[in-house]
Amino acid sequence: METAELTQEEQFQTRIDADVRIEPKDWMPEAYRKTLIRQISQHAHSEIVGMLPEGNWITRAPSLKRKAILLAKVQDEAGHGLYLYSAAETLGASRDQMLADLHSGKAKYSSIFNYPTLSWADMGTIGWLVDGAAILNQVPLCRTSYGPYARAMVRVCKEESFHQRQGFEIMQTLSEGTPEQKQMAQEALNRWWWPTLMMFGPKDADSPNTEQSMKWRIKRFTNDELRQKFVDMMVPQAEFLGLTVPDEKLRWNEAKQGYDFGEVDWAEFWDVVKGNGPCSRERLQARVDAWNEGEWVREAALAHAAKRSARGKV
Ligand code: BYC
Repeated sequence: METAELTQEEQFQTRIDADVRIEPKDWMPEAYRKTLIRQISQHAHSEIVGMLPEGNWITRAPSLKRKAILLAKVQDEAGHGLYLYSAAETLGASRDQMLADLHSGKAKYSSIFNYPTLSWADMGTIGWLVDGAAILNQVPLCRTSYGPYARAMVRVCKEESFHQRQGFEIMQTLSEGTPEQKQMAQEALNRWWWPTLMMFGPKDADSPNTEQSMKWRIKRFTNDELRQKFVDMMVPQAEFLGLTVPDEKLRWNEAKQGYDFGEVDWAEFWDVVKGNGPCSRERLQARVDAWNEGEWVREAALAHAAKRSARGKV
């Protein structure tokens, strides 16, 4: 068929199939735009809410060096949130609306950040496991079909790699430390393993968005494919650390050259996604408070900008 005979939607799919990047001013189906705004804004919210569990440990980091590293990491997450809000704005989403949706509880953010950080080992586990999961999910997003999202992901992934190394290094230090330190590392792994597997989303069969997002090359792998890659990558690392993955069903499967593993507690996953996680209310309240307490800063910035533009300096 000649290009002229293709509908706009078919031409769009042809470009996607040829791996041509879609840019903000290109024509796109409304559903593609909506899906991207949904995913990118949820991703941005996750980065911002994701600062809270780790922020909890900045004042209690065990040394000045650890404190400086953690502080830098939490600041990186803020930067990731800002690139992602900017990427979503290129699709016509307003930042105020995205934030209002987060604050009203309408918009989702990653389930993982609704769990508490109870010990210093949780900082290691978040870096090692949670950022490890984030990298597996986000490296393919550097090749996502929408240009501004893909480009934001390149920088995010570089920073995530540093985060993962620092997490692994904390876990290694604890695992090679006193029996109490090793136990602290194991206990953190026990609490974070299953919630981390939930980060990849529902099983493919229960994921309403995966099929279309794969067709549009927004997602390059399905939720289950990434979850499998994660388990295959992490089990040898846990073994290296001398830690035990808390899954009795975990077995190497020679035929598939990957691990078989137990079933995630999906009832817990959906409960957390619906806003009933152990820290869900606390996390949301912290973001609403930050927004309200920052009102004077926004007002001052706007007044300053108005004054400058009245003077002709923009
Ligand atoms: N938590 O059809 P599905 C980070 C929702 S940042 C909550 O499979 P999709 C980090 C999903 O939104 C981590 N909700 O959806 C930051 C959908 O609901 P709606 C965030 C979840 O979009 C700081 C419904 O369930 N990463 O790692 O095709 C420090 C059905 O799911 C979750 C990203 O956002 C969940 N875990 O696939 C450290 C990456 N899973 O919207 C680390 C970009 C699913 O239809 N996002 N839902 O009402 C993605 O790759 C995809 O959006 C997902 C879900 C794989 C997360």
